[in-house]
Amino acid sequence: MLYDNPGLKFKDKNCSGEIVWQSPSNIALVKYWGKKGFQIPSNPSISFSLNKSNSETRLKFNPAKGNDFTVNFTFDGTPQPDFEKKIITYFKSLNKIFPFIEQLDFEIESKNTFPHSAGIASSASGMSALALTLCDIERYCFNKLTRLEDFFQKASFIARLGSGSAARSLYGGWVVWGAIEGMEGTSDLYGIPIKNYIHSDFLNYQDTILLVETGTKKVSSRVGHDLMNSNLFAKDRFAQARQNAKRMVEVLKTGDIDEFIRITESEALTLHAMMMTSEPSFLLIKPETVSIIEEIRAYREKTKTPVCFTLDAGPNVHLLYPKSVKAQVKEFINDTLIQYVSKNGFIDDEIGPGPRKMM
Ligand code: 2P0
Repeated sequence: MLYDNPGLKFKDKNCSGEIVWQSPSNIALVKYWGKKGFQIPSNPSISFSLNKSNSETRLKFNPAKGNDFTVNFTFDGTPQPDFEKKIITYFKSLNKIFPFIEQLDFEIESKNTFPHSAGIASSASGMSALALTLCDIERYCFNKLTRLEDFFQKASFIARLGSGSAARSLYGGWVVWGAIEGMEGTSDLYGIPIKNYIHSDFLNYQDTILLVETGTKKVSSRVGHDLMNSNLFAKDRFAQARQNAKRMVEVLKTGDIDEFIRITESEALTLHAMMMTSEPSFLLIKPETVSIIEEIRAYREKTKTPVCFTLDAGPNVHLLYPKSVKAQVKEFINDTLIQYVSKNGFIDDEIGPGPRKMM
């Protein structure tokens, strides 16, 4: 398999260190929903990385005291046994790629820069930050991955194995994960940044996350993805997403904002349509979600302001718009949308620069 490397083993017992990475959450415009095989997406997806919504992960490693590795995991300073078990399973699954893992004991501390109650998915930011710390062990202790491009590509590959959407969090700006026909460099195995040809309107995109409800999800994304295997509409959905991904890449180049809005809203509604047409079906949107969507469409019709929405796997609405209309959108939120949001309010985020090494 790509990246399997029996050579990445410590020869002596002198291996310890501390690494800290901050990595962003991302919002998908063209959605990943459905997998084939292990962590391979059924269609390509396109996202941008956020600026304020980050996870920060500190990983300390020392020579293993016993025969196998151990993991001690805390989130916001509190031990999290359930998540610790998931990390142990994940680390075990990486034993051919990073054979040094079994030689070490790990202490991992993670925290989010966005409020815990916000209901923003933290698997993308959390798994990408963790993948970066692992790749950094390889870089510093084995003197590999010295080209930045190789480093981040491998980190994206490793992050994907932990959580699919995390593959897109390794870069700032706009990112594609999944092979797009005719677009060189795209792969199902890792994300790549779309760098060279983004229209200026899309370089400063804003995402105000309207928090409708912030509890735990009723249906996990893992289960949601699996249900696509038996969804009657799956084949057509994957074909539609492949086409939307191709078109979206063009739109980002040309700056065709009407087409951007059309694709983005169609993707959001189709994602939730897939949930509603799964067997068993599930419904993650709330009455407030629908009210906000209707208000956005009415406001856009009336004022011609290029503002649109997308949805993640939950009821919160991501309000998307170029920075040039921020002042009037702020007014629209305060005058009209605020009545539908929960006491947690909203998070004013925007497109961000990608992961940052903190130590
Ligand atoms: C996305 N979502 O493209 C889509 C849209 C949610 C809605 O990817 O099983 O946590 O860890 O690979 O990445 C959420 O699913 O799923 C997701 P796993 P993940 O962002």
